[in-house]
Amino acid sequence: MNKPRWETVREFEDITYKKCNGVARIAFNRPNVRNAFRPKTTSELYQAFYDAQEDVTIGVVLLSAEGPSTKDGVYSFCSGGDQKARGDQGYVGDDGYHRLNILEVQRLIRFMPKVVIAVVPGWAVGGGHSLHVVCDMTLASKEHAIFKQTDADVTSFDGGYGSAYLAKMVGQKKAREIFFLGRNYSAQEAFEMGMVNAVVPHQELEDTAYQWAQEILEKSPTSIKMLKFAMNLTDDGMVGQQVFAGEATRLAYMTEEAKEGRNAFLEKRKPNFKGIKWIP
Ligand code: S0N
Repeated sequence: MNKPRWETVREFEDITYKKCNGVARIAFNRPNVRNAFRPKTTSELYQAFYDAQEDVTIGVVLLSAEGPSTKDGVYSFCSGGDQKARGDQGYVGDDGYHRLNILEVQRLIRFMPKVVIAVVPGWAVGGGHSLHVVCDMTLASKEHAIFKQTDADVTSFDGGYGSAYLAKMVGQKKAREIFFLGRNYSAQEAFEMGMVNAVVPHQELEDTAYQWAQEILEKSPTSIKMLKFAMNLTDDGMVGQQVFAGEATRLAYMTEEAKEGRNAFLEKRKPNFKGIKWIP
């Protein structure tokens, strides 16, 4: 197996951000609080995901986590919203304002034209569970991954992808069990429910994720992008249609008729589409 030689792209406080051979690796880096996210974390996540989206050399993004905790050696993916950063009206940033910008991160993961793989080395809880749900695929540590929904324990609930999309993934009854009972599920149980793609020995987790990314990078980028958007479309309503159709428009720009339409406008004449075939 090809070992990645990660290079740091940019230093952040709450996350690490690296790239190697077409793959970006964005990782939570607050292991002592089980990688809970505060407004600073979500802002950094957004910046890193946006950079990965805009980088034309990147085709796959791994959302992973540093760890384990130096306090007790426990591994985490993410334990959701930082309850210490939660004021009486929501999650408070350094500037004193309340934000829930994790939802912007979710939308970027969902709509970016690249594959995002959640790499879950330990706890995936609350909003951390929601993030793995919104990623395109999930790989989980056989020994340490635990999936759990505490949203109903702390009155901080995800009524969007984290719950409704989860129900599409694992079925209504199971999704309701996950949220209404808030139990722990092992990687194997999550796999059997259909919310994890593979259960991987812990020591091989990161390299396996990189290997999966390399396999994806062998494929046609336009096909992968259109397939992701096609699979999103039916669940994303008009926005799903907008994202998919935007790519159709981009492809249409590359045709002769698009050039004629543009040139006619610029030359202040009527467009002449007469020579263009009405291909069935
Ligand atoms: C993860 C759990 C189950 C791990 O238990 P364990 O191993 O027994 O560890 P602990 O001793 O509990 O924790 C170790 C240290 O880490 C701190 N800590 C853990 N989680 C958090 C957290 N979320 N916020 C702040 N600190 C955390 C502990 O305090 C402890 O610190 P010390 O050593 O100093 O005592 C367990 O820790 C647990 O249950 N954690 C809380 C999980 C939780 O309830 N998360 C919030 C759930 N809700 C959301 O995330 C939704 C937030 C949100 O953004 C949202 C809202 C609306 C719409 C969408 C979303 C969305 O999800 O995107």
